[in-house]
Amino acid sequence: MAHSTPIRLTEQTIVPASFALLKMAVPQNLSFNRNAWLVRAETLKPVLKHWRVDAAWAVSPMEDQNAWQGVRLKRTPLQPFLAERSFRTGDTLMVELPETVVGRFRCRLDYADGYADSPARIRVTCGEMPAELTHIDDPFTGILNRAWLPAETITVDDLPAPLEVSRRHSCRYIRLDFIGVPGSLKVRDLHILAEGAEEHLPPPPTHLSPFQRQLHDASVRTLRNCMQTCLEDGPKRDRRLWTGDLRLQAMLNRLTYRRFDLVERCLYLLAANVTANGELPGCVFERPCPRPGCMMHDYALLFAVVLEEHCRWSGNLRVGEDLFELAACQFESLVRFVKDGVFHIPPEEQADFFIVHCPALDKQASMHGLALCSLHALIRLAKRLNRPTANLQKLAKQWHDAARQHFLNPSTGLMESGASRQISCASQVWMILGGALSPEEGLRALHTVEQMPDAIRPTTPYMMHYLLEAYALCGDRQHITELLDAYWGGMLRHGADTFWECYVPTKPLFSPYQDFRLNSSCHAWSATPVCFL
Ligand code: RAM
Repeated sequence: MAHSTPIRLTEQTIVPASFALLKMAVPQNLSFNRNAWLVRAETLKPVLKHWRVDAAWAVSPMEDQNAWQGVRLKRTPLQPFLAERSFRTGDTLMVELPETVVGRFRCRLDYADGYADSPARIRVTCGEMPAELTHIDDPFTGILNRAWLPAETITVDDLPAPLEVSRRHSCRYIRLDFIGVPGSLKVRDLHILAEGAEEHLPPPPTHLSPFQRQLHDASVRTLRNCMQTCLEDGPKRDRRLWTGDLRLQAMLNRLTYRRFDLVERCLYLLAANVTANGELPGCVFERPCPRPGCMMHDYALLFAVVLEEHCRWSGNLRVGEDLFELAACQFESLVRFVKDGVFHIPPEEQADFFIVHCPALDKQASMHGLALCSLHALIRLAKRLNRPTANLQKLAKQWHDAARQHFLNPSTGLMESGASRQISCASQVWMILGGALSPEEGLRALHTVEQMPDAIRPTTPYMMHYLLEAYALCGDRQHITELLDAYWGGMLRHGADTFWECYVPTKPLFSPYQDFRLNSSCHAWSATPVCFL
């Protein structure tokens, strides 16, 4: 086991808030020992595997309005293409790997005409999507740091010499721009030294159709690429552990890699980063040493879901014993948002509730449903650990009744959110998953919303996943098949071999970050089709 990360031994323990809301019987003098959790997380840190993936084709981009994001790539086998070419200042070389991988780019540079009197300066761009190769010099319009864009300029002295990009990238395509080279250069040995906790993709079950196999392979490749020293949301961006993504990764992991150690590490990493008031952050950074990211109240509640499912699926109750009070404490810290059994989101705190990337969405009903869903998970876990559940059940009943009273429109059968009584797919989905709508009512609500052109619909694979989960709970197999085909199949038909963070079929350049080049195209939260095959 690797122990490279320094462990901070400050602030030994945190004493959580009272458990008045949950009226839970908690051990006397309960305190959270963050250091013990951090040590546990570190002992579960995987040793990464490394393997070489050679570029397979030289590619040339062509504008094509029928291709995704307007770019089609023409492939030529890399050999003999490379052997016959040399590159001068101003030239460009683009190559494609056999699949999307995560790792470090390397190649060898040599002078072609027998004399090199100066260094070679090359810009290397590692792209997940073809359009990332062709739009590299567009003005930047994004709202995140532009340093996420995967371009590096490297200067190599004393040719012949290797060219090595030290930063890890997620890529399927590599573009080399020869900014300044001595005379003309030969380039060979283009490859990625790939890295991850798993190397090989698990084979698809034999009963799957060819289309389902494609869905399977793209799902497991996406997850494999996110399996690093923790379960990252996306190896391009944000490269960190988020509870919302973790929940979906754990679902898929159970059916494929079964790396329960990695899920457990993530649970302890989150736990070790609990804030002084007992709330879990929405995400955690691993480096330079584990530290909390931003708060995200819906993700804090989902911790109970991940924990309960992990204990059930792995059969390991120890982590449940360790972290049960912490999961319960999330409900206590959010009690400030509950009035008469109903969740309220103060406008000035909107940003701390994620639900989904969709500024137009009123999140109140979704949050209430999600809280119910998480509370049910906490109750299941309490039962498994032989802890009393009567008070938790009383609370769940109160929230359930309040949901129906406050949000349900009895004449339409729809859950309506906020002062504007907004109708969205997300509100129905979370109320179904929280049990506030029965499967029959839920099915009717989902079908009604489908027919309403103005209802707010999912814009990301993350919300699409929860829509599938709601359909599954309501027993609507047909809609699941249709959505897998139309939505995830859509990405495949556009050439994807991993699933994308954002996909709006009618808006190829859509980005919640206002520049499509910031989107991550190998993203954990979109990798769950396998769970519905
Ligand atoms: C985005 C990422 C990440 C997600 C957060 C909330 O930054 O896509 O995966 O969990 O949003």
